[in-house]
Amino acid sequence: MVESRPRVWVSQPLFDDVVARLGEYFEVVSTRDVTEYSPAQIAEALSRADGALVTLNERIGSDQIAGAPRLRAIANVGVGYNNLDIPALARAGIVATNTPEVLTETTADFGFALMMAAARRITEAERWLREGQWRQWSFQAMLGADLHGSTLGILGMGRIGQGIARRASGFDMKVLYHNRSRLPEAVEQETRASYVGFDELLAQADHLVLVLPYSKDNHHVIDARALAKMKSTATLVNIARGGIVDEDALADALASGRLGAAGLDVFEGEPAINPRLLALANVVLTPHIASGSLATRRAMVALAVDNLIAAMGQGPDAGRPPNPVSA
Ligand code: 8YV
Repeated sequence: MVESRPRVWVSQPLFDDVVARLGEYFEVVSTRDVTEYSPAQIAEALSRADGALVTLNERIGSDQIAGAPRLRAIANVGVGYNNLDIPALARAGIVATNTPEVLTETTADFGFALMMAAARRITEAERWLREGQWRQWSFQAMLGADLHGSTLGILGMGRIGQGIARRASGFDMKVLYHNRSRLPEAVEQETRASYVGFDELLAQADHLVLVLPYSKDNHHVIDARALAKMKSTATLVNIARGGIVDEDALADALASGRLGAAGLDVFEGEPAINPRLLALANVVLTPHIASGSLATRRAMVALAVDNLIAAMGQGPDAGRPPNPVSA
């Protein structure tokens, strides 16, 4: 009798040649098309799976795993894993993994790019030019804010936050950060970053970058009260998760001149965008692409594949996935 192999579900089209490695160990069920699944469709796919490789699009909680008795491991392609209910998975004995490190530098690059685009009005200026509005060169057109010599604030000083801080020294920026816990002195020295309280960070930053992991405790931590503490010329950049920012309060601040500009790569209801943000000129909007270099996205999938194989008890690291996550 031929023993059937464990079955893994790959929720979205990733890189076929990278994902192919799963086929050495498992029966692989995948899709050709980018798919928006309903919660019930996710439950249905998981009910027949022993393992899964998923992206942030797939929200998985107790309802999705209730009918999945065989499910042992879920490998998330991404460093953030707020799409997974980790306590619920742990209670069911399902191992969850993520993909840290491989995306750090690419995401830090993008945070910097978004900050520059917002501060120097790059996308706004391009739209204006393409609309044919550039009729005569004007000394006072599209004036923005400087990065060099300014104060950079970083909220969330994990690997990506530290990567952004390192880049800032090339722009001669003063770097302040706030984090759940203060970093060791050696890291502060190496990143040339100084720890300050949350309110001081808000008050001092000329450019504030959000890089903290999302949890319900920091839901809308950037709200009207926080925005009111910022400089009216400041730039706010979010490459973390949309839910960290109260988008209506941000739209109010940007529209009223309470805040200079914003650069947003993530949104609370993405891919739906708050229409008030779409109507504003002083916000740069990108579709959650901070980790999106070809090399990095391939590396993320490769690491998620490693994690899934190991978490399913196969391969050279059987039982020891490199990146397990806990609540
Ligand atoms: C990914 C991200 O593109 O890693 C993260 O947390 O937000 C992005 O880098 C996304 O998670 C893909 O699932």
